[in-house]
Amino acid sequence: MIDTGLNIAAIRKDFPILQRKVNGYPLVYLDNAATSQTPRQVIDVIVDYYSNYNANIHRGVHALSQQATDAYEQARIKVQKHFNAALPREIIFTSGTTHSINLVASGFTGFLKEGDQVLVSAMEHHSNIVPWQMLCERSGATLKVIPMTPEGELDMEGFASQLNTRTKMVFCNHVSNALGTINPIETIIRKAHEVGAVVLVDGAQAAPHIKADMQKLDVDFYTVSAHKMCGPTGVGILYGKEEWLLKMPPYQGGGEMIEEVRFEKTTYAGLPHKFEAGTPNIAGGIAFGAAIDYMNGIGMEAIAHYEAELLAYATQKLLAIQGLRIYGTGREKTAVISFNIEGIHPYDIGTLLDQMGIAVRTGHHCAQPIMDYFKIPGTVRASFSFYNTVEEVDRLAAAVEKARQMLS
Ligand code: C6P
Repeated sequence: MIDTGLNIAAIRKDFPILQRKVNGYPLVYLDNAATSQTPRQVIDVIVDYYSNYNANIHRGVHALSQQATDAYEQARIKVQKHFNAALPREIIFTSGTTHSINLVASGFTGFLKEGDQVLVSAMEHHSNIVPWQMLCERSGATLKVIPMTPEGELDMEGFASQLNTRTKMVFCNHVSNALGTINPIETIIRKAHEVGAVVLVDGAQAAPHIKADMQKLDVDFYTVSAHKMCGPTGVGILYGKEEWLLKMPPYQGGGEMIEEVRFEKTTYAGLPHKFEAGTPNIAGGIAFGAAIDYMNGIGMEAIAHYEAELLAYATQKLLAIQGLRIYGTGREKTAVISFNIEGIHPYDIGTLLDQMGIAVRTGHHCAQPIMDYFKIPGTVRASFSFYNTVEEVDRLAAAVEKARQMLS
């Protein structure tokens, strides 16, 4: 029915969790934007680490520590190559996107002053709003908003009209978690740079679907969470241009991030260690590398192509349901469908879908300003991955129709 180009049945066998039942039904997992599922190839890497070479890194001369250090640094290189960063030291391991953004917000405190402006898009996750509000409170800078259109796209004229020489930083997601919109970040980066502003792109929702090229984009900062791209929770990265990472002060003090510690004065380690205080999530970092290998093994282009087909099919199936409205109807989208049915609370639909074994997210999706824009309390969000099937879309559509009939 749809051109997969992928052997989905074989791919699904890699994911043990997809074989389970929920509430008596085979699980239909459509909450991939919250977190993706983990293939056996990545789980095995975690088990292997704890079974065979669990040790602290960069600290020991003993064999286990060397092996763990090598695997961790290899993972950094995998991430660097995947995102085409110029240097491995431009990849900072963090606990995820939230940590990465807070690191930059903290680092820029001394670089902003009263009268400066920072621009944040209207469709951000709270992680890409609140740290900047806190930065503005600390520095006296003013937060301005890039407006959005009713289709859930950024208003690029509104963006251009806000840009001026006082604009010091611009923040935007590559893909909206609540709407699925793919934003024109190339244009945003170029225009922001024309006025001398620094750009941070939140890539949390793009990374599972789009292979972003740091050098081509010429972006200053880019953030990723491993758990949204088949990796484990509690690990991610901050990509930062070397020139900015050198200028920024350390985020946290502690072990690993120092060169020499004396009570009179401490000097800091070079990149990337300056930003990696304390014992990191070692197994997580190594497994993140394995997740990248896994996704590249399937092929990012094949994934994008298949998910686009799934999105088109699911959109058409859901729109056939009476009273159903989709939020986020932009031209460029990843496979996310946020919807409501007239007169029914999204939470009630989500609860009934769960009873039928279907996992979706309901609520404001940590993007309250989007819900305020549409004057709704939240949406039902079905977010698809390359391991989802046409049959699962059919089950979703049938279950939503059943829920509509029960709740109307
Ligand atoms: N969005 C969702 O259900 P962390 O939690 O740090 O890994 O990622 C935060 C984050 C930042 N930006 C975007 C665009 C995101 O989508 C998320 C996480 C999940 O939409 C959980 S709230």
